[in-house]
Amino acid sequence: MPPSDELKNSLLNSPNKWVVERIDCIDSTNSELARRFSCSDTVPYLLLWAEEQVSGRGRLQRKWFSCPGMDITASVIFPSPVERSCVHKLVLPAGLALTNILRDTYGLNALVRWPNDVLVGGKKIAGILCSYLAAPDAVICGIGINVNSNSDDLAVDTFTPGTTVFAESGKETSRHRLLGLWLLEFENLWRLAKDENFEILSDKFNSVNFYKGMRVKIFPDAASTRDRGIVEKSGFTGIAGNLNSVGTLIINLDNGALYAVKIDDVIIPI
Ligand code: BT5
Repeated sequence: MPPSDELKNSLLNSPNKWVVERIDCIDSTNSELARRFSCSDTVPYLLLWAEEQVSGRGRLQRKWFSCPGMDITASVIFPSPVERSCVHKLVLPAGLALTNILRDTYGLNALVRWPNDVLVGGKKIAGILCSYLAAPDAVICGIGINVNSNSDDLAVDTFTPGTTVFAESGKETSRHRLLGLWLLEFENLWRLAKDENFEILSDKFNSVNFYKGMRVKIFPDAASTRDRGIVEKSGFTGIAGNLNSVGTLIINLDNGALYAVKIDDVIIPI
């Protein structure tokens, strides 16, 4: 299945030479790129887009669902622009990039829910999954965007309800255009993921930070047990603030202390 000219042409505006590959069906685009490149000497700038993904993955063994031919399930691999220890920070520019595009080009009131979800009207419209290949030194960043499906068609195991660009705008959207716009914006922003620039990225994130000002309950390290239910007593409460200069979400706890959220904590608005 050839990639469209619309997508290829938009990527001509990139400083990097992207190869675009579109396939009918795969288990997971992230898994496929890891299989292909784990033992290579070098990696290209490659965008792999699957029309159907049958074992889409989220974080921590969670699943990603999508409607074949309607949504976007794609992953990019590229030489890592940051140290291995900073790779988790690439999730932030990836989500921020989509949020910017949905707001500026599609007129949707999108926000980023730290660290890796994009929401519209409190419903999840996209998720990001990043991983790092040690040799070669490369990043894989997968994105699932609900585009032209109906939100009712998403078989989401609802922790947060899902929505789609179609449901929010009432219009069918070119997935080729949206994917190209996201990737160009992501490239612009990942340059800020380096330590010396991270504060600029945190500031940009803070302007579209879903949690900011929200009263929340935090369950430390509960993410891996989320599906089995959360022990209510173990949480503590506070008001979510900004990201700090290294990209961590800060909560102003009721006892006056500041708490830096960890990646495996669960945050529930209350
Ligand atoms: C994510 O994980 O949100 C990352 C999703 C990344 C998907 C892309 S698709 C291309 C590439 N290849 C892959 O295999 N993955 C990447 P997490 O924050 O753990 O959220 C997962 C949770 O989101 C699930 O447990 C569901 O509750 C929910 N979910 C699943 N599919 C959804 C959808 N289409 N829309 C909204 N929510 C969904």
